[in-house]
Amino acid sequence: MIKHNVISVVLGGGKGTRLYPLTLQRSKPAVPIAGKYRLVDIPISNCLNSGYNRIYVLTQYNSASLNSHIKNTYNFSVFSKGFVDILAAEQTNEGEKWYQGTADAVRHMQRYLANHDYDHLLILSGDQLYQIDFQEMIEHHIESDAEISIATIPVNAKDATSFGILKSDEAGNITAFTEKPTTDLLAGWESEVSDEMKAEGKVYLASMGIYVFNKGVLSSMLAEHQGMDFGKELIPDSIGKHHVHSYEYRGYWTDIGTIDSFFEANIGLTDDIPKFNLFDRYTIFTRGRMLPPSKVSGTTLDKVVLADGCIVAAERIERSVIGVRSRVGAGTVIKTTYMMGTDFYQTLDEIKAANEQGVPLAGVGENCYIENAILDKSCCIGSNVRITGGTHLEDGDFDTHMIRDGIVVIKKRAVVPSGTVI
Ligand code: ADQ
Ligand code: ADP
Repeated sequence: MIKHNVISVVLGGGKGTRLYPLTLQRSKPAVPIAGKYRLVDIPISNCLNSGYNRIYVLTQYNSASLNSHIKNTYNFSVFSKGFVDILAAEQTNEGEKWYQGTADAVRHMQRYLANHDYDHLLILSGDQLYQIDFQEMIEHHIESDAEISIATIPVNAKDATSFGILKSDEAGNITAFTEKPTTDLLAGWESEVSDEMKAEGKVYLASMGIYVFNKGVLSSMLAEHQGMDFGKELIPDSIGKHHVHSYEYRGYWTDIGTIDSFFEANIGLTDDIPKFNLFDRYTIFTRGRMLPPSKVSGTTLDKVVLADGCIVAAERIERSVIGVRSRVGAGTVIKTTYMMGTDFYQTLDEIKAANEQGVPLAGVGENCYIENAILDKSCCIGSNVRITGGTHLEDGDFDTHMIRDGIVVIKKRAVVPSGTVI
């Protein structure tokens, strides 16, 4: 029996520029991950698995795919008080079109909170991969008599510059906080960590951007403070004024806000025992699609996560995630690639017509070689195409694709003609 009275708020994304071109046509929470899910499914599933089913998703702009995904996935029974509601910045009539930052986003949604009975507000990032039991965190928050709790994890010096870094006393009270310190400012911010963490050089305690606030504490902070961001303004200013506690998390957690980390997180799912384990008792919820099983002929599959409804005749696929309804032609080799899949099947008549006109079909054609790439949804790659991502490639933006950190990202619905070499 859940005894906590919690409302969760998922910070669904700023403009998502670090994930371009995946966020060119959709809002960040709607970006497809792991072959059949969307980014927003991760924080929502963490909430639902923890027994908290009242969830707001704050996003900068609404997209058709986000709406239809939420509407078709998170339907609660009429006997439940559960909901997952999207609040998009463009829908508010007040002031600027965009939320000016994470705290500003929550400031704008406060009027919705007034309609609810709750004791704690759980604020989550929308672009992280992790499995956490928030009940434990709330329990810890209550036991330590905190007004604000921040989930924390040890990181090394290289990563420390991308996070909020904090210090806490023996009881776990946070005594100091600095947002994304530069390397030269890191000295003195080391924390006492386990020998195992010390051996990995993870001596800095980072904020995971996951906060618990007591009811009333956040609203009074937002009223007193003009700050727009949690990490830059509200959290640093709360130290010393409020009882802020650290909840130390020791499981797997990773930020997936950039193309590089997004790619790594997806490819990591193909490991023998992935750090983010889809094959566990823990359910990740997503839209249930009525897709047929995948059909494979003549293909060697090695470390492949293959979603439903695929038609694969490739020669070899390795260390790759192949999304729903993907079609891969004969003779093709795919390595270390995340193929998101296709939104719809082409009928036999459509396939015949496309072949007659020499237009590539949705998916990947025959005799292609694809390595170190992300293929966004519904792209049409012809035959004899070579895409070889890697550090030899310079970043750039082209008609059909973008190159970021050596990863070739084929844009949604792009048509890549037969014989193309990237
Ligand atoms: P960042 O992730 O860099 O650091 P931020 O860019 O504010 O901080 O994003 C936090 C979350 O809010 C992300 O999911 C982002 O997409 C979303 N977001 C950003 N702007 C938004 C807006 N205007 N409206 C809605 N959502 C928005 C934060 C903390 C650090 C901490 C890291 C951990 O500031 O202290 O270490 O998270 O990842
Ligand atoms: P994404 O998954 O890339 O975030 P959407 O969920 O909006 O974006 O993708 C679904 C898209 O696929 C929609 O634009 C929809 O119109 C299109 N689509 C779905 N079924 C068909 C179909 N049978 N023929 C053509 N387009 C289709």
